[in-house]
Amino acid sequence: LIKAVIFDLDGVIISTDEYHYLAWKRLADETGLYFDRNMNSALRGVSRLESLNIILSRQGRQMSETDKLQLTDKKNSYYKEYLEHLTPASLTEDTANALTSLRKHGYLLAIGSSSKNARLILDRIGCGTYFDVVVDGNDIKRSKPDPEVFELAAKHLGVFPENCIVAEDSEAGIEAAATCGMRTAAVGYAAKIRCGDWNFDKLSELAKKIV
Ligand code: B16
Ligand code: MG
Repeated sequence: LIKAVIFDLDGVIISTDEYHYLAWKRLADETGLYFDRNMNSALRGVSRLESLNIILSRQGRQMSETDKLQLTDKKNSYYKEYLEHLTPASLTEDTANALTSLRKHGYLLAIGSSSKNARLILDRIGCGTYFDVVVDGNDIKRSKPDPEVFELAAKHLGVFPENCIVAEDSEAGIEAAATCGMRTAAVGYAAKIRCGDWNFDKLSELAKKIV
């Protein structure tokens, strides 16, 4: 029995995954690092520092921790510039309808994101009130594919993992949810590679499936 839906943020609720790509691409071009959309897919759901480590390891580059921190700070400042474009109009009608319908049918709703910018994004798109619980990159020690973010969300919601379904666009997030015994609904990139228990084009399809 599904009682709660835990949503990833970037690439599920809102297409900030594109802003992450643009920010990393800008940083990589400036720094003389190779980066493309294919590499970007491996960064979905992964923390900022781990993302840089993946980019560096793909080209056999090493860097001091101080230099890494400087680069991740720069990436975040580019990303935040792009976030300024977000407004309540950025939330698609399909997503708003899905969230409204799930709430109306009594489902508990949570955000489980690796991002430290999650609350800022939710404020900008004006949809913080849809969610009973928000767990983000500030609340966890280990990012996806570790299940910590989803386990914590279930704990705060007061439900067992087996009563949760997770909507995710990343392979790391699908793995995290499956590891802690939650059901998985892949959307976006994850649906394209069909790695969820269910794979959907839009969140309204997930809502229709369970209400
Ligand atoms: P930040 P999600 C993840 O968010 C993104 O998919 C990933 O690309 C990003 O590196 C990570 O958050 C950390 O984000 O730099 O904003 O703290 O998909 O788990 O909502
Ligand atoms: Mg995501």
